Amino acid sequence: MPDPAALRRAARRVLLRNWTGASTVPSHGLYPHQWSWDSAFIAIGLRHLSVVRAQRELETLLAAQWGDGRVPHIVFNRTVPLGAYFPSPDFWRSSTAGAAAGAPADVETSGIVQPPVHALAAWLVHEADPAESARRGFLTRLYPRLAAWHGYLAGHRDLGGHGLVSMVHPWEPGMDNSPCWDGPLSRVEPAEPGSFRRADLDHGAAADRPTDLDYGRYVRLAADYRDHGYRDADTPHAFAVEDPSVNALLIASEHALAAIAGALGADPSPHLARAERLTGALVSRLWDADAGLFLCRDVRAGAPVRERSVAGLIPLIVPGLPADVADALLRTAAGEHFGLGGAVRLVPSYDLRGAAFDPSRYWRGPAWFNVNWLLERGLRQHGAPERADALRAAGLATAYASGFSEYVDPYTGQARGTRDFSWTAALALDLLA
Ligand code: 9YW
Repeated sequence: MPDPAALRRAARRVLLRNWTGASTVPSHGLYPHQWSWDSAFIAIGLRHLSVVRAQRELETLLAAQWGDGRVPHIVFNRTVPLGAYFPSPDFWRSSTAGAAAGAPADVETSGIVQPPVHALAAWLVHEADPAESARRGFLTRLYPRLAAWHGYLAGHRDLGGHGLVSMVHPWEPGMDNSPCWDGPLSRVEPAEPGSFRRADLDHGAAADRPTDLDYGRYVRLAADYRDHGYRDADTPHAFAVEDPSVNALLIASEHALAAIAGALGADPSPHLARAERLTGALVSRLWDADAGLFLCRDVRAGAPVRERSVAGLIPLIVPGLPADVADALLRTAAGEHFGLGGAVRLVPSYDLRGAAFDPSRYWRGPAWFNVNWLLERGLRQHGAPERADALRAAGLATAYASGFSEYVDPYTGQARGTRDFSWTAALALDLLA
């Protein structure tokens, strides 16, 4: 365990450097704009340094919300050169192509979304200093926006028609090149290789990143969505998946929204009712008792994706999960596929025994700090405090030793991806508190 004061100082330095005045970049080189779920995790850590900054992080993101309620996965910083990140604003063209879906005119964003961690983050930021939150009217201003965001997901994105949210691009669940997407993506015609230029390879090792073929397909899906005005009802959505992690995060956030409503003297019951409906749908549609975890579902093929991703363990953060399901998840986490408390330092993003496992390549094996933070919370919630304590200690040690890297080799903890990564620093601060 590193010295807590040294760890706190180092994490603080990363967050101060990555703050741009109104929000925080995930990393100056690789991701020089504002990312949606990054900001939620960052706010959770920032609240320990400055609650006002943590509030602003979320306010800046939600100021770029679209009229239909969607919160875009990237809010572009207009001072950053176009070539610094791909796809850039001239690819997404949100303010023009997204006008009918209510994209804001005064800021450029992407047109897809990321997991809804925001209400959970807003509630945790509020709890850090309720008096300051009340003084700034933080929850009063955020509540309608967060409710509209959840409304967008539950309404426009129930593509399967069974009460769960679908993701329409591999970037949306935040686990870009998970082996779960290999099947659904294989049906997507890639964009011409020469029609775009990857900026990510300027900053990351090719062997640690998605392949060119992956990127060709990502570009095709995003361009199709854009060319249909980002209107969900009009877009064919060649890729549509129900992801247990995204739906679990929505449930946890819906519980947080109920708490927010209660704090404002509003009626929490619609949020609790939605959380309950979503939990029922999650269990009945995505739980796989034989595998002992939740599976993604390929909505286009009408079939489960038979891959074990850590996304299938993240429902541990859902309050009110049936006890037998929670117990089975705890067993699976500690078993041969994920190695918690045994073979690994941190829980990998994908099945250690899976054919596609690669300890270095992005979401196909490496361990990520946001995922491990969620699991730590889930273990605590479902009666496994010793496992949670051990995971917390491993998370802190690995975050510090890796220079707050983006992800690590799950066995050795060796740093991968970019360094001084914001959510790694932020969540280390939170675990320390
Ligand atoms: C990209 C910013 C984002 C994260 C995602 C991660 C990666 C963007 O970086 O996606 O360009 O590949 O997969 O979860 O939000 O940190």
